[in-house]
Amino acid sequence: MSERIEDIAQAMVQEGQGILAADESTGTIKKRFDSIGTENTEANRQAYREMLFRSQEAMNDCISGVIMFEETLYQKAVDGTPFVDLIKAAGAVPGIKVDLGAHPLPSAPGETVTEGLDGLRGRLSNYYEAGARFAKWRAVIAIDDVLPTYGGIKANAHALARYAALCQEAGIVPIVEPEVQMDADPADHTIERCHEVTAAVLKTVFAELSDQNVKLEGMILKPNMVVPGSKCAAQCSPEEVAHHTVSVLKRAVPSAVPGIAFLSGGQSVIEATANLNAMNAAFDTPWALTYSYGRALQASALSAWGGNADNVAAGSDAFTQRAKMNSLAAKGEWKEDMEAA
Ligand code: 5MM
Repeated sequence: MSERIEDIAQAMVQEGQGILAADESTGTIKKRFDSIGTENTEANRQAYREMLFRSQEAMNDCISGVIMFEETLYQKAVDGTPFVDLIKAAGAVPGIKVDLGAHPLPSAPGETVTEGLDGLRGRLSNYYEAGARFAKWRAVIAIDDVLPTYGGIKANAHALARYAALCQEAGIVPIVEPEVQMDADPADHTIERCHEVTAAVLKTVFAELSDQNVKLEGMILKPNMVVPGSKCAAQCSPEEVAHHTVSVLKRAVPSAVPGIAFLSGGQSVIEATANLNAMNAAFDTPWALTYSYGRALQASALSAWGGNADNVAAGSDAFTQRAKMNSLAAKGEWKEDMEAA
C-alpha cells in the first residue's frame, strides 16, 4: 500500500468499491444489538465485526476501506489475526473514527458541535502506529425551518477543517463528514430545504478547509444525499434525489477532491442503492461517487446473524449481497431486478 495520502485517497474511491462504516460507538452498537435481542458484550462486538471482515467476496471486490471504532482497531479475530491485518489482506484500507461525538453547542438551542480536537495529534500518531491510514469525523447538522444557524455551521466546519489538517500532518487521509440529518425530529423538511442547507454547509466546509490548508487531493468527502426529511409528505424518486444531490455537489466541491462517499443516513437499503445508482447512471462528475454506508450495508447482515454463531454464513451472505448491489450502483449498473437474483 502506498503511503502518500493522495494515493490512499484514490484507492479508497477506486471504481466499483466503497467504504464500510463499521465504527458504531459502544452506545450505538448497543442500539443495533438491542434490535436483534443480542447482548452488547465485547465478545459479541468482536464476533459480529469478524463476520463482516471475513466476508471474502465482499471485502475483496466491493470494500476499499473500513471505518472502525477505537476498540475494533485493536481487536483480533478468534484465531489471533489482528482485524487490521484481515482488512489489509482483503486489499482494503483500515480506518478509524476519531471524533468524540456531537455535544450541545452553547447558546445555540437544538444544535451540536462535534468534539475531539484536544489531544488529537497524539491519538493520530498512535492510530497510525496501529495501522490506520484514514480517519473519520462526523459533524451533525440539525435541519428545520430555521436551523441550522450560520454560527452552528461555522463551528462544525471549523472543527472539521482542524481535524482534517491534523490527519494529513500524520499521514492519514481525513474523511470529512458533514451530515445534514434526514431523520431527526421534526424530519418534515422538503428536498428543496435540504438542498439549500446542504449547499450552505458544503460551501462553509470548503472555505474552512481552504483556510486550514487542507490538501484536497488527500481527503474524501462523506456528505448526506439531498433528500426530503423522512417524515416529509413529498418523498422523491431516485432521479430527483440524484438531480438535487449532484447539482449541489457540482457547485460546492472542487474537482481536486478525488471522491465523495455518501452516508446512508436512515434511508432503506434499497433507497440508498437506488439513489447512488441514479447519480452514477445519469451524470459525469469530476469525482468518484460511491458509498460509505453504515446501516445500508449492515442492516440485513445484522438481522440474518441475529447474534447466533450458527448464522455467520447467512449474515455474511447478506452483507455480501448489499456490498455487491452497492458496488454496481457505484458504477451506475444496478437494476432493481438484480435484488431478487
Ligand atoms: C456506523 O455509524 C457511525 C458511528 O455513529 P456513532 O458515532 O453515533 O456511534 C456513523 O458515523 C456512520 O459512520 C455515518 O453516520 C454513516 O452511517 P449511515 O448508517 O448513516 O450510513
